Amino acid sequence: MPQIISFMYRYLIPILITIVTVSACGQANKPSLKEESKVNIPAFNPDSAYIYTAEQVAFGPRVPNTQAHVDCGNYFVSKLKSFGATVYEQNANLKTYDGIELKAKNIIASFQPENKNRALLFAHWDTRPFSDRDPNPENYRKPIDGANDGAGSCAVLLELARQIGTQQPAIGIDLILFDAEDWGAPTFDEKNHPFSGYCLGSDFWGQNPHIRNYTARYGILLDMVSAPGARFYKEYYSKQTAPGIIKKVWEAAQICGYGQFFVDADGGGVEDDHTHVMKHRKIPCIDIIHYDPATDHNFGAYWHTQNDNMDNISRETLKAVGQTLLYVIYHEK
Ligand code: AHN
Ligand code: ZN
Repeated sequence: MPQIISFMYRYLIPILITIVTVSACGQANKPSLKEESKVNIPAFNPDSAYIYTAEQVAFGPRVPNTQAHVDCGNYFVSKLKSFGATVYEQNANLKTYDGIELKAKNIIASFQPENKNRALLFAHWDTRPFSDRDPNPENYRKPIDGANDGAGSCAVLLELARQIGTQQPAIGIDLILFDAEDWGAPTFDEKNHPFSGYCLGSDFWGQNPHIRNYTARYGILLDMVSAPGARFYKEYYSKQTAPGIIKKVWEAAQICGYGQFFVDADGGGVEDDHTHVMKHRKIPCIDIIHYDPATDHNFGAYWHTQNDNMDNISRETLKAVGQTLLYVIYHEK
């Protein structure tokens, strides 16, 4: 008898737990044992997300007022339409901290637009015109590839759109690709500026949503979610305004086997697209953002450098984030 019990503990229980968690996360089609895992969750394809990242980077830096930016905007619109979304293009002329007028475009993709019960997922699609954190000062005025800071997050959203297009969850989903997030005043520009310069597109949309009085149950921002070994800590404003969403997402990651990416610890507070959406629309929002206590800015070693390129994009990280979000979305009622 003791041998049977020890056999159960050593082999049977771990095997059963693996079957339950794997099938609950859309990675196998085996019938599940748990009641909640009756929900059929699609499997996030990290190869698709990787390709969507590479396709954006291939346009060149997506700096507003350049041809690469226009071309990449059109790429998003046609991709999202091909996945069956209702797509809105919101064009706006937005002033930077240094007085340049940007021809910006926020891109909104809606699934089940008539459904009142909605969740919002968002990221920024523009790339920074500066490399002001590069170790070499000669690079300060060069734009970045923005493989991680921009493209990877949008790629996760594109792959989610592809999955949602083939199998609808119970709630309506809005995906927003915000423009003009990353024209914040660079460190080499030492003048005093009236505002940080970041998040111009989301700040505009917050005051002028594509649908009058737009709201959603909650919002989730993805920012720098594709570097190898990325770690996501609980961002301060997210925890303040949307503790329940933080809990839900971190628990989902744990269940799906991605607990090492979603660290159970607090990060700092970040001004990002989610703070602007919260400010204007009062939607509780979280920011899933790479946090690295080892760097002085806390954003990871490649942040705002020439090294934010395709050499530093990880399918594993893309999968961890994308699968966790599918788990969350498909469990909503
Ligand atoms: C600030 O540096 C104030 N916020 C970070 C927003 C950001 C820039 N995310 C990516 N690039
Ligand atoms: Zn940036």
